[in-house]
Amino acid sequence: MADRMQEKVKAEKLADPASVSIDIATQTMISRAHELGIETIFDRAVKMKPCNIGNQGTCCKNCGMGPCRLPLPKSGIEGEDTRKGLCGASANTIAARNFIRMIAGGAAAHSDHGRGVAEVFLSAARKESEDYRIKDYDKLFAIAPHLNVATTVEVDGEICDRDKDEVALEVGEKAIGEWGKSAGHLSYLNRAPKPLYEKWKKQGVLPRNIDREIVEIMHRTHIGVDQDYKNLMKQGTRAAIADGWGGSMLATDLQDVLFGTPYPLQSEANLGVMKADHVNIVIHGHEPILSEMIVAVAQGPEMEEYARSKGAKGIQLSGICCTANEILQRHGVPLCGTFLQQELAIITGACDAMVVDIQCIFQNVANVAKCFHTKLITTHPIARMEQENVIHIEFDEHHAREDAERIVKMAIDNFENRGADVMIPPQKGTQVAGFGVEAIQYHLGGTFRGSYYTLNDNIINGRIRGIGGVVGCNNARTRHNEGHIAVVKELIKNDVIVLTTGCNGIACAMEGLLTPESAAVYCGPGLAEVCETVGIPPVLHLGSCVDNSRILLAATEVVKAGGLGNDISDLPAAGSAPEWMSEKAISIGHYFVASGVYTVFGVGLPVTGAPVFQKYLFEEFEKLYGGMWDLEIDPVRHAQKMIAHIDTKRKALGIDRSRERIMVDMATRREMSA
Ligand code: XCC
Ligand code: SF4
Repeated sequence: MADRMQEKVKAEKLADPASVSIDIATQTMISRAHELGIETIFDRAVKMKPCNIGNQGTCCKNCGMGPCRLPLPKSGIEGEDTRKGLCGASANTIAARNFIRMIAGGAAAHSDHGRGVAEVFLSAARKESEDYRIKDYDKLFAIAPHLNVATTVEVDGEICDRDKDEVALEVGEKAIGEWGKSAGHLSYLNRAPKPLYEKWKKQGVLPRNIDREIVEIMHRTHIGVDQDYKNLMKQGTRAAIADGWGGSMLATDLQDVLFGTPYPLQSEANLGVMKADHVNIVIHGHEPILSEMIVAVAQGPEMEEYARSKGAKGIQLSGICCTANEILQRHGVPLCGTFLQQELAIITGACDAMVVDIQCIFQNVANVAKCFHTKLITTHPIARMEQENVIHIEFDEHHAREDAERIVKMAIDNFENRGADVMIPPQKGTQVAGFGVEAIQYHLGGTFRGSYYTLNDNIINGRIRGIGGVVGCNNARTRHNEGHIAVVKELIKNDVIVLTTGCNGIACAMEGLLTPESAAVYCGPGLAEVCETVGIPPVLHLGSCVDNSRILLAATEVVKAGGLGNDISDLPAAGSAPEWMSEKAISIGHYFVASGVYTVFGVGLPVTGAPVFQKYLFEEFEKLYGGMWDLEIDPVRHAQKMIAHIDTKRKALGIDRSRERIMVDMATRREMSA
C-alpha cells in the first residue's frame, strides 16, 4: 500500500510525454529527462495549476491593499455586477487594467529591442563600430521617406541620389527620436492605409512616441486613476499601435538595413539539427545584434579550424525562439526548437554552449545546464540570472567581434568536457523560410511586375480563399504544437494561405509545412495550384516576433494592389495565436485588432472574469477599428471561425461567387481525371 502510494505520487509529478507534445523529438527528450531525473517545464506544468482568478483577469494587485480577487461566480452574473475591490474597482476596471499592463509589457519588450537595434544602427551609421556595417542600402532608401528623410538632392538643377551615408545617419537619428520625441505623432503611421489612419485619428489613438504610451499605461493603471474600461482600452490601443507600427516595425526595418532583407532559403528545424560530432552552439533569445556576430565568427575558417583542433568535425549553430528566426531568415541557420524545447536542447548532452540575450529564456535552463557540461552564457545587461553556473559576457557593439570570438571559443573549449550521455533525437524537418514583404512581392509578382497583383488576383478569382496570420508562442498549459499545427492545416486545407512568425513558424518548420511540396499534401485544390505554379510553400515564414510588423505591411500592400477594398479590415484575412503565452502576444494581438484584423487566440484570455469588458473587446471593438478579439480553444473550430470571417469579407467584397465557380471547376476536373 505504502509502495503503491509512492508510485502514485511519483506518477502524478511527471508529465506524460505523449500527452504534452505532438512532436516525437520532444516526447523522446522528455522521457530522457525523466530517465536522468531532470525536471522540465512539462513536469512543472503538471505539478502547479494556474490560478483560476488570475486567468480570468480579475485579480488586482495594483496596490498594497490587495490582492483583490473577483472571480466570476460559477452561475455567472444575473442583473447588476456588484463585485468590487477594496477601492471599488469593478471587474471591468481590473480586467482592463491588467490587460493593458500586458500590452505595456509586450510593447516595451518589442520596442526596447527595437531601441537596441536603433542604437547599434546609429553607431554603424556614425562609423563608430568596425563590426557592424550597413548592408542593405536599397532598403535604407525605401524606409527613409517614411521617416521624413530625403533620399535625393538637387545639384546644379539636377535631382540625384543623396549620399548614402548621410541618409543612414539621418535615418538613425530620426529613428531614435521615435521613442521619445516631444511633439507630433509616430512617423510610420503614414504607412498604414489612409482609412485606417483616419479611424485611429477619430478615436484619438495616434501614438505620440513609443515610450510615452507605455509610461502612460503604467500611470493610468495605478490605483485611483483611469477607472473606465473603455478609456483604459483607448490607451492600450495607442500603445499597441506604437508597438506594431512603431517599435516592432522600426526593429524589423533597421535589422533589415543592417543585416540584410531576408530572401527565401532552405534550412532545417528541430532538435535533430544538433550534431554529436560537432561543437553545438545554441543561440536563444530575440535580438540579432549578438547572434549576427556569432554567426559571422563561427562560420569563419579560423574557428572551424580551432574546433577541428579540439577533435570536433566543425561547429553547428542552431537557434531557439526568435533569435533563431532572425538568423534563419538571413543565413539559413537551422532552428533547434521552439520556446518549450529550450531545456531539451541542453538535455541532449550535446549543447556545448547556450548563448542567450533577451526574452523567453527560462531561468530553469541554468538548473538544467548544471546537470551537464553546458556553458550557459548571458550577454545582455538587462537579462541576467542568479544561478552561480551562469557566465555573463556582456555584449557591446563596440567590441562585438571580440565578444563573439570569446563566446565561440569557450564553446569549442568545452567540447572535450562532454559526458558520455549524449542523446540527440534524429527528427528534423526541411523548410524554406526567409519571406518578407519584398520576397512575397518578388515571388508572387515576378521581377518585372513586382507587386501584389498576382496574390490579389488569386484571392479575387477564389483560388486563394483568404489570408491567415498564424503566429505566437507555445504554452505549457496546452499540448505543445498541437494547436499550431491543427489550425494551420485546417486553414490551408480550406485554401487560406498562411503567414507565420515566431514559435508558430518553428512549429510549422518542424512539421514540414514550410516546403512547397507540402502544398500537394495538405492544401485545398486552389491554394495547391497557386503554390505549385509559383513554387512557394502554403505557409510563408516571415520571421520573429517583431516581424509581425511585416504582416501589417504585407496586408497594406494587398490593400494597395487593389480590388480587395480600401482598408485592412476589408480584406478576407484573419489573425491567430493558438498557443500564445507572452505579454508580447497580447500586444501583437491588440495591434492586429486595432489595425482591422479579426484575431482569435487559443488557450484562454484573461478577460473571461469580466464579461462586459470581454464583450467590448470581442464585439464592440469591430465598430471602432474593424477588427475584434475572439477566443477559441478547439483548434479546428478556431480555424473555422477565421474561415467564416474570411467568407463574410469575401461576400462583402462581392467575390464569394468566383470561389464557388472555382470549386465546381476543380471538382469537375478531378472527376475528369478519375
Ligand atoms: Fe517567445 Fe519570440 Fe512567443 Fe516564441 S513566439 S515564445 S514570445 S519566442 Ni514570438
Ligand atoms: Fe484592490 Fe483597488 Fe488596490 Fe486593486 S487597486 S488591489 S482593486 S484596492
